[in-house]
Amino acid sequence: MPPSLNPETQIKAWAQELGFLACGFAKAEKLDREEIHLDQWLANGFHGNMQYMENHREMRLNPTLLVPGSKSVISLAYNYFPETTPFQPNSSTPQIAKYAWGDDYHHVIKDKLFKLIDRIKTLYPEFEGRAFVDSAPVMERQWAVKAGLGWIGKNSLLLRKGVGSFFFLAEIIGNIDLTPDQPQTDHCGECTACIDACPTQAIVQPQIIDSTQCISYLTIEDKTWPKGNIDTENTDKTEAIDPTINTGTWAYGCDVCQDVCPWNRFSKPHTEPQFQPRELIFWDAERWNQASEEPARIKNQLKKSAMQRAGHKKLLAQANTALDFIKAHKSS
Ligand code: B12
Ligand code: SF4
Ligand code: SF4
Repeated sequence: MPPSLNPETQIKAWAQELGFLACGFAKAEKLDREEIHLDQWLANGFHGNMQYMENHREMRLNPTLLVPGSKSVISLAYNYFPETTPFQPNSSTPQIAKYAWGDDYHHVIKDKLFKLIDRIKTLYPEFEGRAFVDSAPVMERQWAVKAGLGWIGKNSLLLRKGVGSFFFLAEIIGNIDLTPDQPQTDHCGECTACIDACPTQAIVQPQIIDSTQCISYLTIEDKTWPKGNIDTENTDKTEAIDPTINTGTWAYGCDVCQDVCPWNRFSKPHTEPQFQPRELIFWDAERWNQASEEPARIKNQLKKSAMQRAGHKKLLAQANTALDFIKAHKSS
């Protein structure tokens, strides 16, 4: 280590070398202000059937309970904005949210977090830390705010000035004291583009998402969606879909409240080879029909993919729903 670098600067430099687009530090302590908001969100039922959000309340609010002896939260951001965006509003291809185009980010980013931990140990041999990426009761955006990575936008996502929001968040929670970074100010201003554009009005107030209305929740998390299609071999039935919510052209996840955000005009393509899009992202009706006949084609595409969370039957059902929507809108 060059003698001029203090530990905080050195850790940030290593994070950058490993490909992270931002890194910051916060003191590990209980999140007091967020407690009431979390409770309110759950009491309103905005988590739908994501039961895991009800679990480990104390740990979720307090990283020192999750990682005993921890003193700092190292918050990190990892870009996933793709180089090509083949989906335009009138596309005839079922849409997959950009975060899921490549290999599963949990594994890609965890590997990098472990490498960063190894490097920190060269500075602090006594360092013990645990790595998290969307995998534990950690309020990741709130830690990113505290660590100065950005602000929480009205779409509830972490936004960073000059970058946008197309990045994952991750943390290392460990037992060394690091000088905390200063939180950034909010730069949403009077803008309401995400709230206005959300196709299902899931952003019920600035920063508050009712998951039960959110296309991302329905197409990724809700195992009962689309109704009548799941847990059956006959995955091409689409007649029983709840008529009150329309997932439109989305087959998996949703990017609308990010695509319209003016800060995402600053998004730059990632340089992560493991995030190269798999073929399924570009499948048209013919390819999805072939896959209905031969599910192994989809299963093959889901290898090492975050889309395994939905499973191939749910994904196929949703692709068929999206194709029905596209067909109906083309002929109208
Ligand atoms: C549950 C979850 C979801 C749920 C619920 C979303 C949500 N906004 O909570 C669903 C399935 C809908 C979802 C969707 C998506 N998600 Co998600 N999700 C999570 C997860 C696992 C937990 C989030 C959480 O704690 N929610 C609970 C509520 C209470 O938290 P909250 O919204 O932050 O609550 C605050 C506000 O509601 C506010 N609030 C509440 N009441 C009140 C009242 C007042 C008066 C005020 C002022 C504020 C206020 O304060 C609360 C606490 O600070 C995190 C990973 C993690 N462990 O943090 C990823 C995470 C947030 N998701 C992520 C992503 C990428 C997505 C999608 C973009 C994926 C996609 N393309 O389809 C969408 C975006 C949808 C959206 N606009 O939020 C990323 C976001 C990265 C970023 N840049 O911010 C995360 C961080 C995962 C990761 N490690 O990268 N997600
Ligand atoms: S992900 Fe889609 S449905 Fe969910 S809040 Fe954003 S725009 Fe609305
Ligand atoms: S679209 Fe506008 S209001 Fe929504 S997060 Fe972006 S800047 Fe904030």
